Amino acid sequence: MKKQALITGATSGIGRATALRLAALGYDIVATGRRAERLDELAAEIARTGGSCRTLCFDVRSDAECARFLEPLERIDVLVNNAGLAAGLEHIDCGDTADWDAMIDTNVKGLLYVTRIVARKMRSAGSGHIVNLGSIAGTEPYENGAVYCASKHAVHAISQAMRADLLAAGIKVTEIRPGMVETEFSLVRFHGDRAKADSTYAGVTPLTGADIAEAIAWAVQLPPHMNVNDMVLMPAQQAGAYYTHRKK
Ligand code: NDP
Ligand code: 8X3
Repeated sequence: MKKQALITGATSGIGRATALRLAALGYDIVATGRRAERLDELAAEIARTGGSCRTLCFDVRSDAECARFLEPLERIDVLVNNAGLAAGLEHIDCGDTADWDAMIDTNVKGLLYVTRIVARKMRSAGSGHIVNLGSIAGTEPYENGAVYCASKHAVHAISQAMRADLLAAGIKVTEIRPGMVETEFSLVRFHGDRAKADSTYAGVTPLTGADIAEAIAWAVQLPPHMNVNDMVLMPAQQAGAYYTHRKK
């Protein structure tokens, strides 16, 4: 039987690239996101290469929607908890509470809702692998990023704790913690302001979604006795949240 991989937030960026990469490895894909057309395009692209992709269009912020769409799934071998966002980049006293809710509800609560359902299925199956998308922001808080950084600190803590919770059940937990990856991330962070989004990557060759997908593909292919707990990936021009070497 082919292995099944569930990827949240597969309509764009890292999630989309991971769906394509795992499909190429022979996984049957279950791809989620809120943009139905994007999901249809992804499924068609995977089908053209002879793969299989089921799509589930829902919002991970809703516990009820997570339950409605995910409970019926029979088996999930790999879960990639990728759906997430940064919204806004400003000092704490200028923050928008709607942005804060979106980040905490998606990056933290959504990840928890999805994991709870899928981990139960993996525990019943006696195996599984959960890959959480953290960030360098999960250990390096930076100016203007209090709530996004807090949400990724939460992902970092949750990943470590869930690794312990699921140890005896034979379920691996890997946290992938990228630095700068060019996706729709910055466009979303700056609420659609293309110029600001592009300036994030000025003078830098950033990572791509495919680069991160390659790391995830490696981690999920390791033999049963071996796990990657935590992987930090950055462009060669970045040394951390505070250090980026931009070429003129
Ligand atoms: P993108 O904006 O390109 O992709 C984000 C994905 O998350 C989309 O598919 C989006 O789908 C989905 N998503 C967002 N909100 C929801 C929601 N409420 N319900 C369901 N799906 C949702 O960004 P990236 O690919 O860069 O980001 C993926 C992950 O990687 C995030 O967790 C991000 O924090 C993390 N990350 C990104 C870095 C970067 O520099 N790009 C660096 C470090 C970590 P849709 O809108 O269709 O719902
Ligand atoms: C995304 C990377 O540096 O914008 O998590 O926080 S950063």
